[in-house]
Amino acid sequence: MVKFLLIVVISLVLLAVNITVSSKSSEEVPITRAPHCKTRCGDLKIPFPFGIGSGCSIDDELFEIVCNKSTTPHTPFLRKLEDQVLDISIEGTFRVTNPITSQNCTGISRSETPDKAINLTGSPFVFSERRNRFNAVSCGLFAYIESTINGSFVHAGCTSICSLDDKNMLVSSTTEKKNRCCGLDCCHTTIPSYTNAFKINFTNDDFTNVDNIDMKGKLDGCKYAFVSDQSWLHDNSTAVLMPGVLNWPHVPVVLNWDLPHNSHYVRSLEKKLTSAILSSTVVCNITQSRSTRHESRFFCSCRKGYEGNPYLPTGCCQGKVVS
Ligand SMILES: *[C@@H]1O[C@H](CO)[C@@H](O)[C@H](O)[C@H]1NC(C)=O
Ligand SMILES: *[C@@H]1O[C@H](CO)[C@@H](O)[C@H](O)[C@H]1NC(C)=O
Ligand SMILES: *[C@@H]1O[C@H](CO)[C@@H](O)[C@H](O)[C@H]1NC(C)=O
Ligand SMILES: *[C@@H]1O[C@H](CO)[C@@H](O)[C@H](O)[C@H]1NC(C)=O
Ligand SMILES: *[C@@H]1O[C@H](CO)[C@@H](O)[C@H](O)[C@H]1NC(C)=O
Ligand SMILES: *[C@@H]1O[C@H](CO)[C@@H](O)[C@H](O)[C@H]1NC(C)=O
Ligand SMILES: CC(=O)N[C@H]1CO[C@H](CO)[C@@H](O)[C@@H]1O
Repeated sequence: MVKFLLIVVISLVLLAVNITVSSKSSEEVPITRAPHCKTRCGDLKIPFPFGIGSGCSIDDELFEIVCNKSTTPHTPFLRKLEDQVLDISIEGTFRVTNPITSQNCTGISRSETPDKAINLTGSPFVFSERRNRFNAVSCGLFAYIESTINGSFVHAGCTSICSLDDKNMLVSSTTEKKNRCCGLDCCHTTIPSYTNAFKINFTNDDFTNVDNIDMKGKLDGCKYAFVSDQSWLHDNSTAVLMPGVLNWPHVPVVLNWDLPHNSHYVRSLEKKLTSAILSSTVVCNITQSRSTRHESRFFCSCRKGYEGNPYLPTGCCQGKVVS
């Protein structure tokens, strides 16, 4: 910790020296959103370092939002992920839409073939371990998520037993009320940290007698699983009931966004933010990256008593919020 702070202090001094040495350089122009850049797409405010269109974010390759104007209201997509953005928090998270995996489900409005899964490999984004849960509606099976973490795989999952009171329907409303997705026809668990991408699958668990006739229908029947924002699911707990999410195109998932400290764009951000760092309104820090084990993360926040967007040169204000 002390080391990190020391590094911050030292690099601030170096940056300050740098600035005095090369104060005429055009690189020292404070980074900000260009005046022509739009700040809103449909109902959603897009805070810098994200931005709508080319040249409006901190890095077009990673943070550019495309605003689709053929829908009402207009819908924001992250260009890199080609995925719809639901909201963005300046505190380092954002929510996007995430597909549901299902097997052997009939009479539902969406297709069984899942939409393109989100793959965050190579980006400074990661599925939030703290705010998401893996939810599975099945029974007598082990439902699991196979996470890709820096090229290797980690499995996590859960098993639910089959309820006996309703042979054909998983999580009937009565059992749901009794167990709330805690192991009877439905289960949930946390996801591995540093998850960049994942696949969902079901496999036999070792304890279920698959020859049990009463159970056969349920084992072969409709089963589904998804990773979603835990607090959203808490507010929409009926979503997990059948058909619930099965008829929805997607569910919201929380991603962490980081500004990796060792990347060219943060070095330039850091440089350009120097005046803000040194100002009395913003404080910046370096800490362990949330997207990979091996990198550090640069982030800023408004000082106590100020609110707004610390990534804009005059973003932190008293009382008034600028984003
Ligand atoms: C915009 O949204 C429409 C309707 O959902 C879709 O058909 C179209 O492909 C989208 N365009 C882009 C550029 O994503
Ligand atoms: C995600 O993308 C990476 C690199 O593009 C690829 O190697 C990996 O197989 C993908 N993972 C999944 C689960 O699709
Ligand atoms: C699920 O696991 C089975 C057996 O391990 C495998 O054959 C199948 O391809 C997997 N399905 C997916 C979608 O990964
Ligand atoms: C789907 O149902 C068929 C029988 O109806 C069964 O043979 C098959 O194993 C089931 N598949 C899954 C993935 O449950
Ligand atoms: C910087 O981050 C470290 C580790 O998270 C924390 O202990 C420290 O208080 C932070 N410093 C400031 C100035 O925010
Ligand atoms: C991936 O893992 C390798 C070996 O463990 C490590 O050297 C590399 O830095 C890691 N890359 C990232 C982006 O975490
Ligand atoms: C799709 C859906 O039902 N979403 C609801 C989830 O919960 C929030 C908060 O209660 C509602 O605003 C959404 O409409």
